[in-house]
Amino acid sequence: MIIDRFVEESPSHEELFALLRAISIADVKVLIYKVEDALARERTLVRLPAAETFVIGDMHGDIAAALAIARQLMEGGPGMQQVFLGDYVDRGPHQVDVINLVLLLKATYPGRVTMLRGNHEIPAVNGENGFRECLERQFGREDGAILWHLYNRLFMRLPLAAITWNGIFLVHGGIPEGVNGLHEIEALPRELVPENRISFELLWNDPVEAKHPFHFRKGPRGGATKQFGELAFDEFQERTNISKLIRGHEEFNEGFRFFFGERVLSIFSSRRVLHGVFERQIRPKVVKIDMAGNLVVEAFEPAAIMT
Ligand SMILES: [Mn+2]
Repeated sequence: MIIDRFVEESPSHEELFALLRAISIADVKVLIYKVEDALARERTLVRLPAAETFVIGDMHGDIAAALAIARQLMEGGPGMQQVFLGDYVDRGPHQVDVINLVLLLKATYPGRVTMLRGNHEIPAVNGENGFRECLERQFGREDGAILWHLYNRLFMRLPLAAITWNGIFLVHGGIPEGVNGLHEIEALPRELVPENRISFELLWNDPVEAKHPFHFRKGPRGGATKQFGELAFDEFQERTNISKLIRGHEEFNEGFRFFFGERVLSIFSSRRVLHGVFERQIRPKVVKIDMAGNLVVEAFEPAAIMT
């Protein structure tokens, strides 16, 4: 089993990548069941313990970046935790390896890893943007389709947001319109994305700095997606008492961007994003929240592996 070898052999980047490339259908199923078991004990809004915390943005199939991030966790002590903001799958070349690596981390260190749901952890999205196709190519059409359903069953059980000990709110997209307190997010039916409007907006909304302050407006991503302005963020902060917001969902060349006087931080942890045939290069980052509560945006060296 891949989990036993991962725990017992502390593999190098190359060895871990080889283990992931050779993963069996039986191993994938065990990983999914183990992680689902851990997720059953988590709330829709995860309340994180006080610890040095690394927040990881969109991964989108960049296995070299994901291996470097995994190494940070493996080498960090029990006082260090990681929160993944979602978008593990779609777009990149090694999306199956990336989600399996994150599942391996979650199965091995359930108390030190929090996996949030991104807008690509929705079957209507990852059925069309690469994940289903990659699974069918790797495991065959029939088994690939079965696994695709199993992964999406797990995705339905992922928490939607987290909050750190010092009040930093973590979510994939952004703040939703019409929320009066964190208890409303805590009570969301997390499996109902995109049916539930508030769950949907948590995974899809984007912050926008504008000359003329606004609350919410229709977003360019289409559908029911929205942009939130500084006025909406002021109001959300007042109603929820959060100190800051860290989110993913958007790629910026430097891998991060601050909004609204450094109260909102957007983070991206993949080196590239494919939009159809167009590939955009990013300098990926992670965010460290240290024990004093400071946010530190950190660059990291992707694993030197032959992909
Ligand atoms: Mn996204």
